[in-house]
Amino acid sequence: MKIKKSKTVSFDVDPQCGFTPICPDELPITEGDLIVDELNAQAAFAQYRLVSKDCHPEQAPWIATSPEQIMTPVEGDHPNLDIKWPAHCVVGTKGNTLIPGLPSESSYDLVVEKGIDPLKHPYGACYHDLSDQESTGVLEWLVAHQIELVIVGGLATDYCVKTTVLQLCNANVQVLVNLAACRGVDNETTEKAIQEMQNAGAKMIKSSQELEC
Ligand code: VGL
Repeated sequence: MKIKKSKTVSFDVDPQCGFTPICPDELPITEGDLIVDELNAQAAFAQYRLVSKDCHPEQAPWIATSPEQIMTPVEGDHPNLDIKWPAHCVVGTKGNTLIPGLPSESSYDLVVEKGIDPLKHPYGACYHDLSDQESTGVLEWLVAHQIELVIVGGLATDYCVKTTVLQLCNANVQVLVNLAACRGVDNETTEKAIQEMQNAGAKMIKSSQELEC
């Protein structure tokens, strides 16, 4: 697939140790640490490189306090919380850091932090809330830089990658999802997520080898 490097963004969604086997007590996604080479490879086809990070507090109502609670609904009236997760990507811990092999944060063109408010657990990188009201600034950045294509990879395909891609599609941004640069929490929800992203207009590529400038 021929793409134009100028006005193209490579977007690394939540490529953090907390989503990999490097941090087994957080939210380890099988092979989550193996996406690095593909993220770096896709970035070679883009003028800009962006990264989003889950930046969570140590305590929040969405944090499961026992394994049984994981993925059960958060009780109470919390419009920006849905289900419980193990604590992950807490600011100041290893889980919050980018997977080794990725560039340093300061060399990205934009670093987007989300999820610091204990009463919000967003998935997508474009909004701080679950109903797409409070912008993180990503969409504005894409408009300001006249971006025409975003190549997405990261963790996890069925949660943060999916939601980010749907938000981009909804904002009429052209999106390519590099499946080799993504891993999902669960096979079934990952297959469904791929369908949903395609239905929203995103195109899938198996790997960056399909790309040429
Ligand atoms: C994610 C589950 C919970 C993700 C974040 O980054 O995909 N998944 N929190």
